[in-house]
Amino acid sequence: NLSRLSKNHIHADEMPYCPKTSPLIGGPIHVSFPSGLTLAQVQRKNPLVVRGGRYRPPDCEARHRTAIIIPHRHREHHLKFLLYYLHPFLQRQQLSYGIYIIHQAGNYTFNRAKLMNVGFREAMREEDWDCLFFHDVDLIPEDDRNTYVCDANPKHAAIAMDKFGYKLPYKMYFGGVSALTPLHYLKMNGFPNNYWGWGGEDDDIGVRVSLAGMYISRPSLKVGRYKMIKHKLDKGNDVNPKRFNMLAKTRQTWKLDGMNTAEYEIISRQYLPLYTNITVFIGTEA
Ligand code: UD2
Ligand code: MN
Repeated sequence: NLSRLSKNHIHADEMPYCPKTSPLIGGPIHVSFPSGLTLAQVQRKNPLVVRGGRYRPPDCEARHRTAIIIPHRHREHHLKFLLYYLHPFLQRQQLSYGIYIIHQAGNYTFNRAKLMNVGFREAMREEDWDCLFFHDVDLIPEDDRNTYVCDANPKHAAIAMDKFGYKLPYKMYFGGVSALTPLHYLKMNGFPNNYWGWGGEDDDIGVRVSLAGMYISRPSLKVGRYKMIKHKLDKGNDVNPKRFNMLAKTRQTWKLDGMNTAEYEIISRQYLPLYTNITVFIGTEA
């Protein structure tokens, strides 16, 4: 229903647009992990966030509408810290935003990229987002100037991570956090659905960007900084031994497998105070 959606974007009392650069943005953020933090505390610190983890600036009309898509299973501890940092960070950027957790149902092998396809379709169904941030649950941005808006080309935002010594590990690296407009996403047929387990899917996505005739855009190394919360490989996300063979075939497969073939079953959709939780059954490896 378009009329309802567009009405939601117009404020009754015609507010001015927010400034092009938010005056609330600072520089580096000191990231630490306070023990005993609870979601209730995060909620109290973010009184303007409404049901489903939505927010819009209270006194100006946002220039950008960004959806954050987070693939998730059994990482509640990381999610809590991410929400603790991400909500205020996005508010300082004066964005209109929503946070979606895409929770893989069951204990079958994890599939990060397919969950992103689910997130894209389900988020776009709800609102006309102009940018989607595909975001690991364990990466905390460390600089306010890393703005969560889209570029003319697909953007790889997590270019400098503590785990790689704050350097880009290799030129085609596209893992961690990336940002695409709906047009970018559809042009590259979304993400692959058939990478089960750990690894390879981020490189496949990077290759799709160039096969679809686009480039990888990046913030500066100073700004695209992230801290990854330390963790081991999860149960149910073993290293995918097929990843190299699959990656060698992306050129042949990208149009046949992706957003156009993503099949899944939504188990539930919950509008929680700090995020929208979509639990989905995405099947298992064939
Ligand atoms: C790297 C990439 C990541 C992805 C992955 C390979 C970085 C910072 N990130 O992450 O983008 O390409 O390699 O697949 O280099 N998750 C769960 N539950 C699970 C398993 C995974 O929620 O049981 C989600 C969660 O959002 C996590 C993400 O999937 O952050 C990636 O998994 P990871 O953190 O175990 O992999 P990592 O750190 O090697
Ligand atoms: Mn990780």
